[in-house]
This record gives sequence, structure tokens and C-alpha cells, in this order.
Amino acid sequence: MLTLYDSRLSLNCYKVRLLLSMLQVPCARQPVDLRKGEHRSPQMLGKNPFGQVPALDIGPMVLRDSSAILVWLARRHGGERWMPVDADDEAVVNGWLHATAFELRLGPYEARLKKHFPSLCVAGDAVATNTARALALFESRLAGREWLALDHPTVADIAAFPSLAHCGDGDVDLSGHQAIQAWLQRVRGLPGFVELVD
Ligand SMILES: N[C@@H](CCC(=O)N[C@@H](CS)C(=O)NCC(=O)O)C(=O)O
Repeated sequence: MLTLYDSRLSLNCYKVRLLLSMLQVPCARQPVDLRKGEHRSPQMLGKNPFGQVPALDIGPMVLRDSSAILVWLARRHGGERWMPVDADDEAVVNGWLHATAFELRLGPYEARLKKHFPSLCVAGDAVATNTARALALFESRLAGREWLALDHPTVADIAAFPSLAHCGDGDVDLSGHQAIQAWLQRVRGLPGFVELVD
């Protein structure tokens, strides 16, 4: 049985919970309270020396980093559709995965942290500029296409969804971003979709 070290309001943990649900993979959840600093406890640092969630105990080892975990889940439980093995397609998916971990992270993800979890926010004054740039990149990519990386949903869509769906938490307005809004609805319509808080 897999065990997810999980924080309920963490968008990075939500990415993992989304794919677990869509792939119908059974997984135990071990709550980690970030506000109490449990992610820095000796027990958690033994699981993930980065002192972060999510971490996924797969038995022989503990995986860290939401993108790495999504790729592992897709490879082990989802097949090529979610994470292609073709080198060209894989590069496109990886490119968008990295954009979620950098451009989205420093933009709308940080806007949410700044408002609700300021001690975890690292982007500071650059959040608004970063957010505008990230939204423009994702809006332009999604204009005229259904999914972020390929012509079907992949781990890139799962990785990008939480930050974009929760823009409102950081007072980021998506009203001028029709393509992102339409894509959010498509992701919500995927079988097994779950909200951040169930
Ligand atoms: N690159 C990591 C980042 C994980 C991350 O930032 N996790 C946050 C919760 S969303 C965390 O544990 N923050 C506590 C800290 O860094 O001290 C991933 O994608 O999983």
C-alpha cells in the first residue's frame, strides 16, 4: 500500500491526490501539519530531507517532489497516455511540468501563499509580475487547444490545475483568461476528479 505524506490545503499535495483519484490507485494518507512544523520533524526529515510535502512512500523508497511523483504514478499505474515514452511527446510534457514548477509556482501559487501562508512565500514583491507573465504564457498555450501538452490529458494538466484553479485564493482574477477557464472546466470533467478539500 502506498502512503502519501499529505497536507490538506497544499496545492502540491493536491496534484498527487488528483492523479491518485483519477487512476483509482489506493493510497493511505498521513497528514502533516505545516503550521505546527511537522514537515521538519526528525521523522519527516528522515522520509524527505527537503522537509516538504508531498512525499510518497512506495515501500522500497520514499518519493519526493510532486512532479516526480506524478510521473511515477503515471508510469506505474496510468500507462503511456498520462506520461508518454515517445521522446518528442515526453519532452513537451516535461516542458509544461517544469513550467508548473517554476512559472506557476512563482506566480499564482505564491500569490496564494502570500495571502494565506506568508511564512512560506518566497517570491515576495515579484508575485504580481510573475503571475501576469505565467497567466499570459498559459493562456496563449491553451488558446485553440484542449490540453496543455498533447491532444489528450497528461500529467502536465494535473500539475498545472491546482495553481490555476485556486487563483482566486490569492486574489488573482482569471476573468480575462477565457482559454484557461475553459481548460479548468475540462479538467473538472475528467473521471475521478476531486476538489482540493473533499
Ligand atoms: N518541489 C516540491 C515543492 C513542495 C513544496 O513546496 N511543498 C510545500 C507545501 S505545498 C512545503 O512542504 N512547504 C514547507 C517548506 O518548504 O518548508 C514539489 O513540487 O513537491
